[in-house]
Amino acid sequence: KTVGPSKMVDVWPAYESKMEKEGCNQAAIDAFKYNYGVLASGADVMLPESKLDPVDSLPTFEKLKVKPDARLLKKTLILKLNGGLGTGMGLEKAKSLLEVTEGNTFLDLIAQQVAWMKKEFKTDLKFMLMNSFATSADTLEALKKYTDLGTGSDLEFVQNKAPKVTASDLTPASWEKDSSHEWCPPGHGDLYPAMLGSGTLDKLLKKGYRYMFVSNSDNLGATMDLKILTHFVQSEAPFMMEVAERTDADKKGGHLAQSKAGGLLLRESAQCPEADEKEFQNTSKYKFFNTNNLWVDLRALKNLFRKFDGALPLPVMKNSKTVDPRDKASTKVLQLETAMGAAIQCFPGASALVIPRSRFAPVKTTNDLLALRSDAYQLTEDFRIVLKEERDGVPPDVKLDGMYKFTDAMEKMIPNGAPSLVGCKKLVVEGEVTFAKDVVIKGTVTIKNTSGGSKEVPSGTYEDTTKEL
Ligand code: UPG
Repeated sequence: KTVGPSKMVDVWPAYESKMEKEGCNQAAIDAFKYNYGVLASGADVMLPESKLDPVDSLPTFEKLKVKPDARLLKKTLILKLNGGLGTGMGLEKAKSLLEVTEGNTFLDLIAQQVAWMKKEFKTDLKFMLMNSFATSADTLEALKKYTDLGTGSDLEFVQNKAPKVTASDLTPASWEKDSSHEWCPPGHGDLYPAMLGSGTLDKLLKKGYRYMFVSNSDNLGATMDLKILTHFVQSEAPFMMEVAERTDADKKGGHLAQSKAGGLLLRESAQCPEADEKEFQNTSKYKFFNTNNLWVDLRALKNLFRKFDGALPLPVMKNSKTVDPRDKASTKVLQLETAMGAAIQCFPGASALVIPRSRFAPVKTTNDLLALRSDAYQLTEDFRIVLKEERDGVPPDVKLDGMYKFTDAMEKMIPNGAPSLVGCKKLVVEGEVTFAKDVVIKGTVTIKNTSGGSKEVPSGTYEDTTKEL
């Protein structure tokens, strides 16, 4: 059901005054106005197969012929997206506060990566976080001990809030019991308006910063690479996406495609119509996966805002929820979101680069976390978490029972630490189990407990087998 273009005029003022009252800045209001306008117009926001072509080949990291230029570091900002909560993994705080390995959280490892890079490159590096209203306080507290990292507005800017939209009539959602539920983070595409509206973009440009390397805080493979930075600068592209070759473990997230209308684009899983789901998952057709490691020319970004009168036309994604996420009977709402990588279609001349898997180790689910905790990955001296060499760039495909969706349940499953997965192609766990010490999984293994109560997986090696407990 849509409001229709003429109604935009009637309903918009209510959103505008709500956002002004909340203290939202002009860039935030402009961005939401664009998103809401798309929704109200009734436009189809999906990206069906008929609009896309696959991308067959791209330049690769291995073949880059550039001489790394360390002087560029002084003009470059390293930014981590840190606005997301770990709700999907049962955490009511920033996901980056989760323990990853050896007592270190994502944030601990990121702080140590930055310290290491400064030492390695023998130069100061500009590092910042994009937090959200839900992650800022906890994150700054956790990073206090890393005094070299910076503080306050030197270390972070906080992303915007967007009003939730009542699904039935597209008016602003209201929830008197707790008005904080009327607002949501507008997705990581909010990076651009948040940088503009907080004054961060202008401040950085004024101080002489020109380039930005941005990545997800849940990707501990994404550190500054001087060869890629130099390539990006020399290519004069305004925007570049690092993509990885897709594997069967890469079901979520987004893939790169060629628009039939011309130019590269990103298709997120939320933008794929159900009928095309199979093609979306076809990793030999859509071979390249967005790692969300992006390079942005800040001057080009500023010019793009000028060109589009203050709001980038990023594709809008509709997320259906209830206004109180924990009360499924509360009002049905739409949350409008955009994705940072989708800006690839807004910058004329934007490019993509295929990078080695070592720059991509995301944690979206407890499946990823179990693999990361196992011996399939190793912590490098520069505090990155990378797949071991013998994995040949392919992560183990872990599928835990739905009961292990939350990290506390997963922790109980591995009281002795993760099983060995370095030789594992696929591990499926069905039912309630605990792993004994020294369990080694090789090839494709299914562990099944069909009876009630927890059963132990005894020590030993399991290879290409189904083990019923
Ligand atoms: N985040 C924010 N603000 C938001 C939403 C998310 O800062 O409003 C952060 C979040 O903390 C995380 C990062 O953005 O660090 C990524 O968010 P997440 O929801 O985990 O990622 P997805 O949106 O599922 O996927 C992104 C890209 C997708 C890519 C994938 C790679 O959109 O194209 O394949 O990252 O991991």
